[in-house]
Amino acid sequence: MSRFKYSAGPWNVHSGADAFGPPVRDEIAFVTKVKKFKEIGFDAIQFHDDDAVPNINDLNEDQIIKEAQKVKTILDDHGLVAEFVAPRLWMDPRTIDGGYTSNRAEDREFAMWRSYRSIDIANALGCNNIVLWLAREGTYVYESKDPVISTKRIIEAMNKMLEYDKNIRVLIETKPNEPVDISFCPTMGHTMALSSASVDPDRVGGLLETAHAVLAGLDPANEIAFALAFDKLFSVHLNDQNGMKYDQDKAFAVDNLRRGFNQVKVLMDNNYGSRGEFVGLDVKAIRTQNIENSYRHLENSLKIAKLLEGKVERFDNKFAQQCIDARDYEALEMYVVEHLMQG
Ligand code: XUL
Ligand code: MN
Repeated sequence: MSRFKYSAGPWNVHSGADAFGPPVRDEIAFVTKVKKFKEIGFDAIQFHDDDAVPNINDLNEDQIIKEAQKVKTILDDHGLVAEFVAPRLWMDPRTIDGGYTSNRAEDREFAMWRSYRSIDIANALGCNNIVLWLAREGTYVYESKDPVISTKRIIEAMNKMLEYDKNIRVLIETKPNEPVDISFCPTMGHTMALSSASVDPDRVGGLLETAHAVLAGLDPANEIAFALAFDKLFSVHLNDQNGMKYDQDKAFAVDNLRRGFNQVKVLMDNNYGSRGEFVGLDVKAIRTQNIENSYRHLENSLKIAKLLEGKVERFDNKFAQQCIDARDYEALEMYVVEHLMQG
């Protein structure tokens, strides 16, 4: 019996296109994915605005809400809930230079329009979490944007959302680079600072993704811990990442099991989830998978996360404390590694 509720996004099952090659698998219908996510053992679905309302740019505000209500019915029928909605601000021709930090006022306005629509969609889906992965809020050419003004623009955009709806919470998903060269919000520390600069700090928190922390050269468990210390860890995206290269979104803990264990441990030790927070997975099927096996990475991630929950439960805290008291950290390290290697 897991102590966590787990979530996944429809983009986690995809057609396998990458920057160097076309799709290799057929697209799978949203309803089919939802059914399968439930079967695998997920409790909630993560959404981009256009995962819920695919033709969002062609619809007016009322039509968007109506489309989202249809999706809510699908979730209800499958016994699932929505965890969050994220405005997809990186796909549109109007956001090639960023949304909130674009140098063009009309682009910034479009970004706000999508953000308000994401809030409307979240309300229709029955959730109050808005995730901001600030994909293009940064630079490709350092001198192209004023970094001080840009930071203030992100705060201003967040504040407008908080004022548009007094119930929503903003979850900033930090990432240091990709697609931009240099992001304006690379780490949890930045997120905590943005939160405290907002008009309602209790409603702005962080979402830590394992791969993004590794890309920043940071330890994901410590990034999680940092947000927990401020009582502002609103969600996580567990996955894995082999070093500082392109964003890999590998299955959880497959690259570094001990790092995965430490993420689950810090979450469990701090009662994460007790206020309804979800453990999100954000994992991508490897391009070589065939369509029949294109959910394997999600099944594996969930299984590994639950096995690691068991490892945390059986961790001998008393023995660990003895090692700490004796300052025998070599003994502690050996215990951790043996514990992970035992069946
Ligand atoms: C990108 C990423 C996104 C966000 C949601 O690296 O992780 O999928 O989680 O927009
Ligand atoms: Mn993510």
